[in-house]
Amino acid sequence: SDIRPLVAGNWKMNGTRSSLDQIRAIAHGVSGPLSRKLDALICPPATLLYVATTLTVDTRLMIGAQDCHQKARTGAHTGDISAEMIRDCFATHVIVGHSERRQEYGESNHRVLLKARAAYDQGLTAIICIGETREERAEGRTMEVLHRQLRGSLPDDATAANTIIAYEPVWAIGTGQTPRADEVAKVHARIRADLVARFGEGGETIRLLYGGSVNPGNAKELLGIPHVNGALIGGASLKAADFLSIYHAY
Ligand code: G2H
Repeated sequence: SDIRPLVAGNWKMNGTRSSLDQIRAIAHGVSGPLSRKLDALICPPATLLYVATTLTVDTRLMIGAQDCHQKARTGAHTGDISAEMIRDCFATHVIVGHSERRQEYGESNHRVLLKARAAYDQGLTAIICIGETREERAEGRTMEVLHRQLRGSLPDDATAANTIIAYEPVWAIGTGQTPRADEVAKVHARIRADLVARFGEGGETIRLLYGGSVNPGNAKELLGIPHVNGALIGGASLKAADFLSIYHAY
């Protein structure tokens, strides 16, 4: 397809000042010839956001946040950060609705939709995560669950410019287990069809990432699957060498 792929790292609650060396190394590694056809993004914890964008000015590495509050600007919400604050740090993306937030904080599809809207309001690209649990999969409800998450978490004005979808089967996250290539192909094709049914032509170009235990060993196979327009990488994005090895699998 002619969708420009994206290799994205989600550092989760990892990363201290000493990790800035990894950010530097990743920025350096993604600034070669491949950058003409491939995008790279790292989402460090909020504590490193501003320094990370400062370090990567004039490189091809983009920086994003891992979550935002559903209110776009300011307010009495202890512990939260707003999309406006993320933009103020010069970050360009924000992950919303990661399964860890859905599970640990009970974030509903509707809340995720509101967060995506807050991101749009500030000109950020929302990376909206969806994915079935092991139980839902065992019950054969994967497509039904994904359809409901897409319907409930995506604002009506989602476009390829403001939205990226990450399909992350919950049972594949941090477990080293991944679906078979034909299973990923099938799910991604169905998600694509779902997006086209709702958004028409616009749905054809929204990037669709795979996430869940992507590593240097399986990257080439996973990234080569039709309708997989890149990866969202957790554990293997923490070390520059691993992240770059996945990036260079393209
Ligand atoms: C899925 C993924 C990144 P990991 O959550 O979002 O994490 O690659 O560690 O499974």
